[in-house]
Amino acid sequence: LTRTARRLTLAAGAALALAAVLPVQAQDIKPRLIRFGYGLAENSNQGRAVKMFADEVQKLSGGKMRIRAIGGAALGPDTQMQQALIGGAQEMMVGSTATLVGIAKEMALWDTPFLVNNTREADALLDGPVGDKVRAKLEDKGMVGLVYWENGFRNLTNSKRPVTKLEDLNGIKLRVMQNNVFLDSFKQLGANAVPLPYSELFTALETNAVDGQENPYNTILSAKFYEVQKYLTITNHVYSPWIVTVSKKFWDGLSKDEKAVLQKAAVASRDFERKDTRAEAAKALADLKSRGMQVNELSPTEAARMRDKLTHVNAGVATQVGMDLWNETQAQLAKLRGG
Ligand code: TK8
Repeated sequence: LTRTARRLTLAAGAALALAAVLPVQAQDIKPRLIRFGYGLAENSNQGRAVKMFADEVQKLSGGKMRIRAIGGAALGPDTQMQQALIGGAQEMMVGSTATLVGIAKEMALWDTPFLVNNTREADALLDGPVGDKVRAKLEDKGMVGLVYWENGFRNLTNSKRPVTKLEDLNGIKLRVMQNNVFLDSFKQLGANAVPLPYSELFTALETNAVDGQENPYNTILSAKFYEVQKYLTITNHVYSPWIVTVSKKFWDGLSKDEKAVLQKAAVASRDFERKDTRAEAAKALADLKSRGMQVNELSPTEAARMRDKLTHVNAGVATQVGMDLWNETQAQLAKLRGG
């Protein structure tokens, strides 16, 4: 071999070796800065999963794509971030599906009280054809839904009195998400339901602008609601998903490889998030008790009375999401339950 040929061979070998270590370098990936907003604290199940997603994106893109995670609703409440995604002023976010109903009405499916009985049913529905269909409705509206994360089964807290029966909710000023199904549900229960963005919730509870709220144990803990709420009633009245979304304007400008990085990282973050959330939820109730919350379960009779009132909204949800989607959901649930 001539000197030049040898040098070329060495160079090619080195390039190959490098490609083996960093195969990502060969892909069509440009430096990208992605602003990823979320509502909860950094030290929450939501914050931990965003961090994991960010690390995963960095790894999969060989450090080229960077996520700037911005928590604590610093970029505004869910609805404001959604508009920023649609307009292309922000690249990504995670938030409650409930706050998306004004953009894609089919999202109301997830607000159906007692739709699923457990996380097995939730995962199957969300990750299956029904979840895909609902997620896809965002595309025409300027957003791309990547995966669903778990917010969790929601439970009721308030500062007035233990809620042991339906009538105890009378006159309680209860913050609900900005969503017609939640508003109707809690009106059915006799509460004075007040829609408020999550970002205003702690202050509203602290100043007694509202008496109560409902969220999964994880959030009651990470948001320190136990500091301003004495009573917790185990209602598990609805399973609430979060959804990770991307600005469609931003998404359309990405290469195939860049999209694959975000998709892969999103799936990894979903699996991580559900595991982490469930582990935390399993311990959170004991934690909340030790921090002074008074917890009560409902008697079977009272639980049934509340369930009956809440499911009055089902017909309205079915109409809102369309009978085809509603029936497909019920059919999949029946199948999951061995029907
Ligand atoms: C966080 C919210 C929150 C939701 C709520 O931005 O608003 O009560 O449960 O998780 O999306």
